Amino acid sequence: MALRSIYRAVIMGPPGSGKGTVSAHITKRFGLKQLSSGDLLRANIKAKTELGLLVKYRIEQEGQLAPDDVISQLILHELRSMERTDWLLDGFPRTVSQAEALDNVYSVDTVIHLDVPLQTIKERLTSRWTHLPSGRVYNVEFNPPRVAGLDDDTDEALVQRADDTPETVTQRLKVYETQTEPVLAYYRGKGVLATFSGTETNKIWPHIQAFLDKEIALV
Ligand code: G5P
Ligand code: MG
Repeated sequence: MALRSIYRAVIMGPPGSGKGTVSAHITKRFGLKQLSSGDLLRANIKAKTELGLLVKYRIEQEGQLAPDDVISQLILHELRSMERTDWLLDGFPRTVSQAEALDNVYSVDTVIHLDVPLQTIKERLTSRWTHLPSGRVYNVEFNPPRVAGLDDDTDEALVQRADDTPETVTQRLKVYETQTEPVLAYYRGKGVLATFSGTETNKIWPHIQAFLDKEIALV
């Protein structure tokens, strides 16, 4: 009997478009393992590793990207221990150079693109609460935690991300337009881009679910 191949997916979209929220749904329904570049970088910042100290100001204050070589090495290193695992990359690649670095090692089956208008996004980020160790996200109105200020699974404290200030969010959105949108064209050219447009995650998710039901059945 032939072994089923490994399914490799990427989720892309502007800051606050719902990548983390949709990734949690995908993980739950399809069992893909999520790897979030932002969560990894924040863990390094919190642990004050050399890498964390290098990128802290750039990420938290300037809303700029970590250097391509640094983040590509970090993610490719993590992926090495996930060789036999179906995975979903959240937040990587974010530049064409990163996409090429990934392509040199793994071919991506699908890129899910969350196409959410920028004006919808800003308010979401300034009212987001995050459980830093797991990356679980909440929103005061959209999906509040059961107990205000505490993570549902661990009861640990939720925090607001240092880069969720209005100034840094504005900068992150600009960086997305200039440096990350070209990655969409890159994957479109490879025929793997699937775009889902809308303003509400709960309306977008059933379409993504139906799409993945078909896609994953084919692997
Ligand atoms: P991250 O961590 O990748 P971003 O900026 O790409 O950060 P972010 O902010 O994590 O993306 P998201 O995951 O797309 O957003 O969105 P989310 O957290 O699921 O949802 C946002 C909020 O909206 C939540 O509160 C959620 O509950 C709520 N929400 C969801 N859906 C709805 C809805 O329908 N309605 C409402 N009302 N609310 C909703 O990267 C951070 C930084 O790390 C560096 C960069 O500096 C980056 O800025 N970095 C990299 N640098 C270089 N290369 C890379 N590959 C890098 N990756 C990260
Ligand atoms: Mg996220």
